[in-house]
Amino acid sequence: MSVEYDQQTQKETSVDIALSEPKKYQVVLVNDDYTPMAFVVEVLEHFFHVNEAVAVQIMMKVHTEGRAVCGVYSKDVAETVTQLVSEYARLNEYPLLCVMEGL
Ligand code: TYC
Repeated sequence: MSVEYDQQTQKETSVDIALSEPKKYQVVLVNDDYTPMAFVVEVLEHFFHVNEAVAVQIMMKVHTEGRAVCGVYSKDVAETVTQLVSEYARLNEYPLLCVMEGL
C-alpha cells in the first residue's frame, strides 16, 4: 500500500499496489553427440551445485530426453550461469549447449 496526494481534493488517499514476484528463469542443458558424459556431470556439480548422484541423474535425463532443467534462478544469476557454462564448454572444445528460458 502507498499514499497518493490528490491536487483537486487536496486529500491523501491510499492506493493498493499488487506486488508480484520477480520473474524466474530456468537454465537448461541440451543433448549433443560429442560432449562426454563425465564432462557434463562435472559441469553440473561445479556450476549447478548438485552432488554426483543428482548430476548423473540430470545428465542421463538430457542424454535420453534431449534436454533437462538444471536450475531455476533470478535473471542475473541465470545469465551468469549460462555464460559461465558456455565459456567452460568452449574452453574445453565441446559443443555443449546451455540456454536460459523465462518462466
Ligand atoms: N549425449 C552425450 C554422449 O553420449 C552426453 C551428453 C549429455 C551430452 C548431456 C550433452 O547436455 C548433454 N556423450
